[in-house]
Amino acid sequence: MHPKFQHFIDGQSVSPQNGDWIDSINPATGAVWAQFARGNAADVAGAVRAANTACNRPDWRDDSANRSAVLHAIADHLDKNFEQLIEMEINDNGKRIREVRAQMAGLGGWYRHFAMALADMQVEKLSLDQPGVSAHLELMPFGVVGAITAWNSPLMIAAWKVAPALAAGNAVIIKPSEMASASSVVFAELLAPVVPNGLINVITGYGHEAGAAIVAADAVRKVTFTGSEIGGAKVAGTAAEHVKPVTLELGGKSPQIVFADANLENALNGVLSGIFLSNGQTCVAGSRLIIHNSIRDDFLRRLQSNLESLRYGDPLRDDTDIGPIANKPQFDKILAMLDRAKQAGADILAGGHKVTVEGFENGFFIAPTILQNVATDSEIWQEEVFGPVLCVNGFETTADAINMANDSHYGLAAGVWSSDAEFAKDVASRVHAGTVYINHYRSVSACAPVGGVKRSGYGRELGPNAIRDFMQEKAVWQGDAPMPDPYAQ
Ligand code: TXE
Repeated sequence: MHPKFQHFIDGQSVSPQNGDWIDSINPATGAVWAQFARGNAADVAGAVRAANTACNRPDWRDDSANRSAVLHAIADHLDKNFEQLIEMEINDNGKRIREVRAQMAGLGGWYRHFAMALADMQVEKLSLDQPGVSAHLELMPFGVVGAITAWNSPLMIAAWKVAPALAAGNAVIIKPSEMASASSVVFAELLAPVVPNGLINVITGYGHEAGAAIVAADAVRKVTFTGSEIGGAKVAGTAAEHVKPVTLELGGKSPQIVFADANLENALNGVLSGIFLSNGQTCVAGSRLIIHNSIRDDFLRRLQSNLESLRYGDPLRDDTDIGPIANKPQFDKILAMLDRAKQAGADILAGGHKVTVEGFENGFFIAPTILQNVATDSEIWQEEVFGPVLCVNGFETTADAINMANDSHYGLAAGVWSSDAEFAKDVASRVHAGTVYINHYRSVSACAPVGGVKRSGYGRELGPNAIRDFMQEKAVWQGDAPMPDPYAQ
């Protein structure tokens, strides 16, 4: 029998009302390892009721000191117990243990950051342009927030949503991906001793069932989504019908622009970490390398030789460099895109195929792939692969490089590599993206906003406004002089 992961509602583990379950496949073995509750509208209704009650309790809604204390308690509890979450997530999405351990060890930090940021929030006095009145700004939580997450880093993505949403005084319903729900369920169960009932609920299931029901529920007043462009567009459509705001963190096709004067060792590490760590399954994957023609061949040779020594294997082992792709649909999607790229004439410098790994013959492994001379209007150059696939094109002039970088319907992140700091800053300001890294890549911090332009989505997570983004403004006016007779004027 496989372990069964239930919903988590109002502080309790709860079976799905229709008795249906979804199989979760371990991508390293290709075998079912667990089952998740297949949530429906009735399950969602229970979570919404619990969340709505929890967020309207005065000791939550009106007591920021209590909220800060709960967030600190979550952070401390995660610091002590995060080890329990590691294997859960790897069984679901196959990410390498070194990366997952680092993410889990850092989980408490996101909650601690927002506990402290909340303590620093001030009531704002508004300066009015009228005599006889004064006003101040009150910030109100939305109430219930729906947090829809993806399979690549379920608990880190959830932290970016849940921590500021709770700090703001909301209650949350997390809907993890149907491909990787185990860690979110165990996370909520683990925190039960330190989180008042109903503030963190988890409903598992499919997007079009459980996810859609959360977005449509009346009491859910804000939705925050990380996932695909198609999923995001559906969520935004449903949210629009029900008149509620949405934050969308969607895909990307992020460029890494390497200029001739760049420190090539640093650029090499940045490009490698941008696209091959996590098998390219990160929203900011630096999947388009735009490199000056004068350094291109040398750089690509070094990149190739770095890939040769990498070890495939069990994602649970510390000495594994390349684990499996997270799930079968993603594996099939990447291989199909590679086939079409080959047919379209892309030149394969490395990889380009699946890999059979001893002991994991049914696992979903793909070789790190470098494609060069890729037509800039081709699918593989323009569309998100979300896999270990780097596409390369050379440039001659800075204008060509920037035009190539911006010729995309996405705009999540970009890398700029140059030894000339002023020049690099100028390029960074001309690149269309929500995040630009200069001589660096892939870091995230609670202090810096994350989000996209164009079809990479809208709204931001993290950063200085993260808590306010989960609140609504209320202007409170105060008459300081007698109210005039309205008909006397
Ligand atoms: O995404 P989906 P998938 C990209 C990447 C990948 C592709 C597909 O290119 O190949 O998306 O991944 C829920 N109402 N990214 O299929 O379907 C769904 O259940 C409400 C980029 O996983 O968008 C899941 O919880 N919810 C990305 C979540 O949305 C709905 C990370 C994401 O699923 C829904 C992962 C609906 N109608 C994939 N439809 C990033 N930005 O980092 C789906 N969901």
